[in-house]
Amino acid sequence: MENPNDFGYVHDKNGPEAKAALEAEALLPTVAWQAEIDRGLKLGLQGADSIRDRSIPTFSRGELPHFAGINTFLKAPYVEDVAECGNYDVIVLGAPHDAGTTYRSGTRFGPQGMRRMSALYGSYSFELGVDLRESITIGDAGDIFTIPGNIEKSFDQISKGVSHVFASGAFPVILGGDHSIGYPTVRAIAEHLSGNLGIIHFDRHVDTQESDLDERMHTTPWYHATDLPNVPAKNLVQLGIGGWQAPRPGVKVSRERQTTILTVKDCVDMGLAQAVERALEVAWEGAEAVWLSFDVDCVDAAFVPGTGWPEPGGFLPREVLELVQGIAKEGLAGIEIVECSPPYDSADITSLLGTRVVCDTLGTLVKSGHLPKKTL
Ligand SMILES: [Mn+2]
Repeated sequence: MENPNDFGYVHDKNGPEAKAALEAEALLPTVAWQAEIDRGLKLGLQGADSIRDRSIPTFSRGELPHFAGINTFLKAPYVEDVAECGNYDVIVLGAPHDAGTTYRSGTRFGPQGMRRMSALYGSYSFELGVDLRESITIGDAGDIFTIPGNIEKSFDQISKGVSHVFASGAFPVILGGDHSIGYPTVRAIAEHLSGNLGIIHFDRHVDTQESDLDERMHTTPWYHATDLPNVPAKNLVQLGIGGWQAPRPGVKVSRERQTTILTVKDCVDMGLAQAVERALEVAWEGAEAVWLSFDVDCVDAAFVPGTGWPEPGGFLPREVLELVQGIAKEGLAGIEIVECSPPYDSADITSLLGTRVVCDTLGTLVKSGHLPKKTL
């Protein structure tokens, strides 16, 4: 085995990024990977005699093969007993609620869609130089029991579930669901903080009006979230807003409450690094923690057909991934991916993007030292 501290075998024909990635990989352990193989052989029987690779079991247990198995998020253990959430660094939780949708529905299948596509991913990112399996423990707690005909009861269920996960000490990853869940998720986090919670919100739509169609629909979460005593509107920064779907009642509220809006053109013109700086500055000013709310429709409609209100002219995937990585470097209280609607999707590409944003967020949190969670 090569000495991991000897990078002599990395030739100089690689670009600096690839060279850094190759060197980072050499330092990553394979301890958890070996443990997964051992577990698979113990639980799934040694493979048939004709199988030359003796690490392969008869029954698929763990990551491989990617097309087999039960699709929790990244094939993480299913945490059926929610009293055990605190045993994990990260808990993935579905909020299959789409009663707040005002046009195309179907985000109740968002958690299933993202879990299914997450099966394509291993735990390792070449560019980040991170192997999630070797650094953190992830559990999938399944879904909140939402009430399809009742938005407010679903909000209460979502808040109670997210509050439970956050209080356990695990980092919450919420798979939506339409964007109305932004209010109950933020409500759940804010109640555990003594200080303020900032919000970084990716979207083509402002989602700041008080009501829509006479209810608290997916166009309204930030009006109600910023009514909470420790979630000031001045700490709400919205990236990607634009097009023909940002309703005037919401824009009026954004003006009155002094939220910060960066359009796609704003971010591109100032440069992505500068946009990250600006977002962090606004969200973190006097705040104890920051919540990341990612609406997949902030990306150009070409890349996210599976969403309720697709709008051309959004971010490119590579732009938004760079923005998310820049933001996650400073640490987060949790993340939600919303408005992924598999019934309208094409070749699952919207679910794939949602999955990618979660993985890039977790990888960045590991790389920047915010995960694994600190033991007290
Ligand atoms: Mn939206």
